[in-house]
Amino acid sequence: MVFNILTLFPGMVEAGLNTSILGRAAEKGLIRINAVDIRDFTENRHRRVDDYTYGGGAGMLMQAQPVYDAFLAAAGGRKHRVIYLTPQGRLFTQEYAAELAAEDEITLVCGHYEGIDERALEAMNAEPVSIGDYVLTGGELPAMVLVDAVSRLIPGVLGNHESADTESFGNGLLEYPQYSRPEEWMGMRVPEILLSGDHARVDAWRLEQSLLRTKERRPDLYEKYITEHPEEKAGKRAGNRKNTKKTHTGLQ
Ligand code: 6GU
Repeated sequence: MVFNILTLFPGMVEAGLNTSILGRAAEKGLIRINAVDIRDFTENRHRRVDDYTYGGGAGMLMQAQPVYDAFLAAAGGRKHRVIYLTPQGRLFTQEYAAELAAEDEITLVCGHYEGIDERALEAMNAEPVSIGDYVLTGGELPAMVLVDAVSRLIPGVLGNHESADTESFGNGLLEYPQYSRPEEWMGMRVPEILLSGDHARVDAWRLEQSLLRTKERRPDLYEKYITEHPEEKAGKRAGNRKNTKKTHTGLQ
C-alpha cells in the first residue's frame, strides 16, 4: 500500500514512520511512504506557500497552487482516495481504518496555518478526516496516526507476537488487563485464575474484565456493546468479580 503524504515537513513524517513495525513493513515492501514537500512546488522566489485570507480575519492560508501541483506530481492521474487531515473532518475510528486498509494507494494532505484554500481541496476531491476533538498545530501527527492504524491491519505487517484480533475495539470492548513474570512484584500478585491453566475460566475472566473496564472507562462503548449482547452485562456472569485487593487491577 502506498501512502503519499503532502506536507511542509516531509522529514517529520519520514522519521516518524520508518521506525519499528512500520519501518519493517516498508523494508518488506508491504507499505511505502512517499513524503512530498509541498514547498518544492511553489512558483515564487521565496518558496512561500501561505497568504492572507479573503474576507479578512487572523491567520494565513496555504495557497491552492503548490498543494495541487504537489498532488499532481505525487499521484495525479491515478484514481484513489485523497484525505485532508483537519479537525473539521469525519472522525477517524477503527472501522474507518479497516475501510482504508482495503485500498492500495491513499494520498494524505497535511495542512498548516489556518488550513488550505478550499478550491485545492475540491479539485483533489479530498475527504476531510479528524483524529479527535482537540486542535493540533498541523496535519502531520494525524497523518502519522492514520498511517499507523491502517498499516497494522495490512496482512503481514504484524507478526505473530503482535496479533490484531483479540485487542481493544476488535470486539467493541477495551482489552482486559495482562501480566507477565514474576508472579509477585512490589507485593502485587498476578490474579490466581491466570495461573490456574483452566482456559475456559481464564477466557471468562478476561471477558468480564473487559466488560468492567469498558463500563468504567468508556461508558459510551459499553452501552453500545450491551445493546448488542444483552446477556453479557458486567458483574452478571458467574464467577467473575472485580479483582480482590492484592491484585494489580485493583489499583488501576
Ligand atoms: Cl486531522 N488536524 C489538526 N490540525 N488538528 C486535529 C486533527 C487534525 N484532528 C484532531 N485535531
